[in-house]
Amino acid sequence: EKHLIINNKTVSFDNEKNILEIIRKENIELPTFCYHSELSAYGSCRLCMVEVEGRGILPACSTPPENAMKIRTNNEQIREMRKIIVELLLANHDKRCTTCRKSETCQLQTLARRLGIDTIRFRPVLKKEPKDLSTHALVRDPNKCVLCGDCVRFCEEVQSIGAIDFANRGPNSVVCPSFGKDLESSECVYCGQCARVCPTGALTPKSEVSLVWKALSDPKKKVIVAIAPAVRAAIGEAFGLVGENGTEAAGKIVTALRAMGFDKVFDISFSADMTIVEEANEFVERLGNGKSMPQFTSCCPAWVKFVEQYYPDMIENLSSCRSPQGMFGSIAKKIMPDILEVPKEDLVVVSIMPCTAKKFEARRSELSKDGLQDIDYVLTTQEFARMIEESGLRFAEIEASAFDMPMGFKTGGGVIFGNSGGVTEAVLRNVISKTNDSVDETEQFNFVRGEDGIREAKVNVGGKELKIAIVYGLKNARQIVRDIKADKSRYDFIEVMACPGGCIGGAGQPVYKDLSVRKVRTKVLYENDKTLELHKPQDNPYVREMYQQFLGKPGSNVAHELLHSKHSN
Ligand code: HC1
Ligand code: SF4
Repeated sequence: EKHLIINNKTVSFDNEKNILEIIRKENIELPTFCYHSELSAYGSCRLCMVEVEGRGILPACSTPPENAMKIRTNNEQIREMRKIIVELLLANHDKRCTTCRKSETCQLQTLARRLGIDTIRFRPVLKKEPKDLSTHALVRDPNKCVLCGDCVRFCEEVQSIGAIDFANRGPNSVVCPSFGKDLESSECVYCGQCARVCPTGALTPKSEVSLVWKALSDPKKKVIVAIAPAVRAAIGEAFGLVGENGTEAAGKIVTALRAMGFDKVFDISFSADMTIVEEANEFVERLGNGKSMPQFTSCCPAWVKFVEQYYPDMIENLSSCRSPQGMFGSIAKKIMPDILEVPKEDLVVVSIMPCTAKKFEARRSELSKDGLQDIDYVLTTQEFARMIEESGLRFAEIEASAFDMPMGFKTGGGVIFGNSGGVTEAVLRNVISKTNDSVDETEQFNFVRGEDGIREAKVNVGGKELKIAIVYGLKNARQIVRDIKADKSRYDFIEVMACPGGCIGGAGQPVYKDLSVRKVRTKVLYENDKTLELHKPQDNPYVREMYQQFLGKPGSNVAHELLHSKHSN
């Protein structure tokens, strides 16, 4: 067995690419800015320096392990080097930390504290670049950038977009969209993953918290809200509760939202059930007539923009269904003014999402009617956590309460949407579940679950074998699309989510440092499914009622008007 010695302790290793991973496995938090297990090693920040006996001081992230290597993770010289690096970064940094969105989760701040930095020995050289406020999803503040390149590598290596890159040299180096454009005019699809990996406040989700507080305090307005499936799987993390039970967390969320003054609290999982009913109906139709196959899911707005911008000839392959957020907005604007007795213009619809691209989606012209957006404001899970803090509510102590009806009722199918593979599983429960009820519905199609970024499955429906692909990460999606175009593969149904792990890994969620946290979120949603009474979206009694009352049949004209839309190029 291969081993090495870390701080006098013998440690075995297998296939780790570098000694940083082995050191971290030993629960030693080596500081880094530019190392992400999901990305290529870059080795620019030099913070992960360790002493390797006989070889001197080396960056752990780019040093492969060798048998019997002797490593020290700390000594006087290393400590001083780390301090100098962080002080140099701080000398160049806009240090208005108290008003920074990354405050508390900022790694620069954390390191300065950990290294005991109490003075900065270098003369400040402050950049004064304008902030990029061009998009509704993200804010770019170059004055907070530490040039680690994590955002650049994520955008290129995982999303295959390359919307941002390094420009200029030496002290004038910056990270920005090419040709000095703003983000809005770049190819950015607003997935926000660059902001998730950004260690400082240089890239952050754009907040709509103050707009929502303003609406809540306007006596003329009625304000309703709905939470996305993935939010319940992660909100607790913002308060130190990793892996909280999903039903419990959702119940606390409802209580917190009522305390803030929202007039009704609903669940996007309800409209996710509706999405499945429509999307599965569309799929069965396409299977019949063979048109625009394979069918692509359309609930991830970053993926939709990706198809529109790179594969305009495949726009018809996208399901015409609006996302659950889009369906919720149009149904809410249709039924809630009467229920709440307000004019349409005074009904404010807020959604809480794990996602930054949903902010962009809500502003797409197809999701507005008569000059009013169906969804007025989109808050991320992070923003919502701040509102809870601002309200002075102690999350751990909040008692659970129930969602409002009718749009608070969901089946497990609408909850697992938040996981990569969840949409597919819910569609399968709809398409082929008119079968044997004694089969455990929450396990029947779980072969579509998994952690890999590209998964394939075959399913028999009515004697026909269907081929399905489940994909996360847009680079993986690009691969699949290329294979289809080159006739290398044939599929019937393809689910794509831009973010690793699906929505639960969205950039609006509390930032996770460790992949294991993401896995816990996935589990929370699958467990949540098990505890709910119903699992097949078509069994949702309130969805059925809406079809009876005004939608007619899946795919009807009214359903098309309210629940579908055209994608554009
Ligand atoms: Fe998602 Fe969806 S699953 S896109 O990941 O289809 O954001 O959670 O709300 O709309 O339901 C996100 C999550 C979310 C939509 C649903
Ligand atoms: Fe790239 Fe996504 Fe960031 Fe846009 S939001 S720059 S697509 S990583």
